Amino acid sequence: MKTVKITAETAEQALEKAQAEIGPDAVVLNVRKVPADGVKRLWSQPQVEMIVGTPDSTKSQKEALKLLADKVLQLEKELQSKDAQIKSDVPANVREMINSVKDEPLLHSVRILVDIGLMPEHAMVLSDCVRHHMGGTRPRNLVEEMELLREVLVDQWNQNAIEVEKPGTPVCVLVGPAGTGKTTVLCKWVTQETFLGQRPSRIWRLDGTRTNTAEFLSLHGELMQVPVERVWAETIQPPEDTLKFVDLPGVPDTQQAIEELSYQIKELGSTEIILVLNGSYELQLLVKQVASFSSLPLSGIIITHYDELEDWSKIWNIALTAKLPVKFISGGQDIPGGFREVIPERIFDDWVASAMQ
Ligand SMILES: Nc1nc2c(ncn2[C@@H]2O[C@H](COP(=O)(O)OP(=O)(O)O)[C@@H](O)[C@H]2O)c(=O)[nH]1
Ligand SMILES: [Mg+2]
Repeated sequence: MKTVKITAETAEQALEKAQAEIGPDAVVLNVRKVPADGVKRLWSQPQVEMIVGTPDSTKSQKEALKLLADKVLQLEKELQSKDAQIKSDVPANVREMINSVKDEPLLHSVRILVDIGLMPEHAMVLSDCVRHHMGGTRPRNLVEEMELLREVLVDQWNQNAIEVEKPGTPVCVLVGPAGTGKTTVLCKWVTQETFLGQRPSRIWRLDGTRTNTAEFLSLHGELMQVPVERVWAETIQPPEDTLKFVDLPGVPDTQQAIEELSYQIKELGSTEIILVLNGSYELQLLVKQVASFSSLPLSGIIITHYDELEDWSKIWNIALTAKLPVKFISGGQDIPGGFREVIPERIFDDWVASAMQ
């Protein structure tokens, strides 16, 4: 490096001179105060001496180019030696690539949901959905990622609901194992529709392979002035806006019992079949019941005993397992008591909030 000594009254002036002489690449190597020359020192302020270097640009450029060329040569050699191997390993390489994509770590937000109860079997798919969520901008932090995850879950929920939606007012049939609260739910639903929705209803309390002993349904119907029939008759054609409900005795979650039930439901014509589950049961048992009853063309799920539900993740786990919306949650034995439509956003927020507590 070539060096030049510059003297000026101030450091700024010295630097200006240096840049004027050497150019913008001037490198300041040293600065010090020096007294003025000869007799000038009697009236002059001390001066600034600056040692400035000029980078040997031609040499450094050459060096950089040489380094680059060496690197290119080295990479070419490596590629040539690997070329044969890559060609022979194409299927293996593709497999490895797919696996590496599959092995993408779970998103942090999804890991949090697993920590608060999401079944691990849903975690990977969910993580992928969030990553590839159409129209979503990449989340910048965990809060944004959590919001995106909520959006993805709610979208899936709504999509599942659209897929099973039936036109008009089909006959709504409540099915499920015995004692889960089907008849209680029906009483609550009809009461709400009568008082809040102001919609007329009609109920069929039918026998299955067992007698339907729910006398309280008929009594409740009388109280509500809602007709409760004991026999299905196609000749009865209520007005189009009338809600039609069928109450059946519960069946065990065995293949044979569900096939018999399916046969009976087909006789009813256009129906919307809702599975009623007791939310206070263990998740594994609920998942098993969902799997068994899914051989029916289910349109949704109702979860009862939410008064005893301690874990809101159950609702999401059931909805994700069944790929169906949970339409209502019902809590308590009293009628009308707790019975409300499920809004997925609210259930998500309740889940996260209760887990944080
Ligand atoms: N604690 C509680 N008990 C309920 C709930 N739903 C129904 N039950 C009670 O569970 C029992 C069975 O209900 P029922 O509607 O007859 O069940 P079904 O056999 O499925 O029709 C009854 O004693 C109900 O009062 C609920 O959400 N919470
Ligand atoms: Mg019943």
